Amino acid sequence: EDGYDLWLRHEKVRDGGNLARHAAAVVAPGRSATALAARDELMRGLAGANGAAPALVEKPMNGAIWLATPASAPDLPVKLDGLGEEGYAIRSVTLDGQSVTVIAANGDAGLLYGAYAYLRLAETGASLDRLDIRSAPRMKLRLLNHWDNLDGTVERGYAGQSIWDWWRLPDWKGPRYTDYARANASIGINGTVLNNVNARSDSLTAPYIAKAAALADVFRPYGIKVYLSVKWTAPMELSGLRTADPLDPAVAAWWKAKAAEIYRAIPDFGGFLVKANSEGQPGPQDYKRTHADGANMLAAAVKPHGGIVMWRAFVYAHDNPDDRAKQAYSDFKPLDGQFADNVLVQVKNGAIDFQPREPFHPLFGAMPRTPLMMEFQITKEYLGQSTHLTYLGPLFEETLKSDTFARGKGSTVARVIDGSLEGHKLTGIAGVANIGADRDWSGSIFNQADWYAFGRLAWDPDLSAEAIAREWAAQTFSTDAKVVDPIVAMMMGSREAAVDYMTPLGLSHVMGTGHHYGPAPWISELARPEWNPVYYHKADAQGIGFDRTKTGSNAIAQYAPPVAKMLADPKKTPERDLLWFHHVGWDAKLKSGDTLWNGLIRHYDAGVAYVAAMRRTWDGLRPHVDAERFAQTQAFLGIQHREAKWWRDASIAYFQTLSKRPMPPGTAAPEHDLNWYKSLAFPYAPGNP
Ligand code: BDP
Repeated sequence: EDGYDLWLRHEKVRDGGNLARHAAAVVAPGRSATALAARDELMRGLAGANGAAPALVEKPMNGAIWLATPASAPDLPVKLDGLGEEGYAIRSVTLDGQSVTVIAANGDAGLLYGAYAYLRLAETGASLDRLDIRSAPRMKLRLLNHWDNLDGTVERGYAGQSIWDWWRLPDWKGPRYTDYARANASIGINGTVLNNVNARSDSLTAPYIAKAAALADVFRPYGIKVYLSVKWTAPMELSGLRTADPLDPAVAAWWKAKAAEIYRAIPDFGGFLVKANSEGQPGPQDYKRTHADGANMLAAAVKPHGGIVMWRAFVYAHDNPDDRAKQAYSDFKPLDGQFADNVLVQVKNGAIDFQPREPFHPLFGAMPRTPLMMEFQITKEYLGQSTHLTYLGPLFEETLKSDTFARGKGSTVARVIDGSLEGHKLTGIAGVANIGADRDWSGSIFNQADWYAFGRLAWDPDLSAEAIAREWAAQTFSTDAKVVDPIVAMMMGSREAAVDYMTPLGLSHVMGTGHHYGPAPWISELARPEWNPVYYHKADAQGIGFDRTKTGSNAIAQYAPPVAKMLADPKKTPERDLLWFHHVGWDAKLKSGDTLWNGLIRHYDAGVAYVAAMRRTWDGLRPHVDAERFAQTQAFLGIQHREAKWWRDASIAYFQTLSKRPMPPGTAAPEHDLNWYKSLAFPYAPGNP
């Protein structure tokens, strides 16, 4: 057991015959590739979970599961209105005296999702006696963004090389592509952007379009569309155009022709993702045009084919002296209402960059006339990468539940992106994938949970991170409460622990240059101010933190008035975000009664202690977890423990040179002096562009 099967292990359930009673047979009349995939996944899952393959029968009978759409079964005993093409219903019914479980949907993709949902229920110990479930995705686009390069490396990838074997595509379509599609479909993901947002034009050449088309062919039966990241200057690089000005007719014509070429090879191609005028990438602003001009030009090219454009809002300029946290809002808010109707603006969860904790991005709620797409980072660039166990479910949940107050109380980020707040039909969410060619896909067994949680929340942003962890642990390890309970407990506090040992109380971006691995809060001499950790923490002899109130950058004014008002006052600001919004004196009092300095150290200590506790919990699970997965996790927790301590000690060693405050009683001084921490180097850190 090396983790390859992810949460689709389909171990035999110990449920007292619950499943055996209800899943002795399968009726699956559909003949489309997707209907067949639904049937095969159900059969495969049941064979494992039930310990014996069910019979495949022609007609519903006692103890059968019936996969049905209105097309295959006109007199379906289940109502499907409101479920769309992807939703499903699962119902226990009695037909001519026989108990049958119907998995029904309007479209075949719904059958596939329903089949996986049924397996999930069975494998997490739900009663299967009187099912009456209706479920439809809240978001239309549920996408992975791969930051995979054409040379096989993965930017911010910690699970080995890219799984896309561009070199041998399109001829060789290895079995892993199908397993990738199965895993994604099982959690409702319905699209994938194949290449890095830091794109190369090559991916738009004929050979690479053919390679993308081959992948699209593998994914199609699983309801997954492919998308491509594009480089803004592709018309210049590939065809010698003299400009990439979006208002130049030759440029627009080039993209129209390119889109038509792609759609000839991939008729259901999803569309384009664009990183423009961001971190050195070219874009429409190079021609004095706006992001909307650029997005709309591309949108017009894919529109006749039903495609969409996802335009990223991750921008900050080297010559802009304003607070980096304000820049995306300043650029994009004025463009609200100017985007074509097949454009989404893709916004990271927070205003800086995937930090262990960020307050929600102020653009959420601020662009009512534009569909905003959420971008989460599943790969843990800033959260311990492959070795630290830091379950991201709580981070995702925290952002989705944050209240923007854009239309009064209850205007959560989830309601902004699912379109319900402003009545948008085109909606979406993206996760930067943590997938690579490692056998375990994600660089560690526990990182698989982040991929899983992303998919589940993309389907239903109201699910709780804890319920998701429970499902994942039951399917990944065992349904035994002796296993699930401690694992879920470990997972649930793990992200907060990372916040504690890395960036407590609202600190951010104090990671080492480039690789972002480990602490380096002392860095101050990089060319651009906002590349330096000192820019973010602003520690000095008086205190620490970034003043984003009126006396500082006034970034808080980008939030709706009730939020801005709360954030204006350090006493009302949630303590977890305190230093994000305020520069606070070292001796200021925290809610605990501690001074800020002492409180910081208590947070660092709590983070380290949590990791020590996770190690003990995991050691206790040895009898219940298979050897290879046990050993990997045990070793990684050892790394995490050592590094949590490193984070704590290095941070304290540095901040103490400014605070000049003593260690609080009962706490240990850093193990080494500051120079020792400064001298550490990581020349071959993975994932570093
Ligand atoms: C940052 C990464 C960088 C990405 C960039 C982005 O460090 O590698 O290219 O985000 O999202 O988090 O474009």
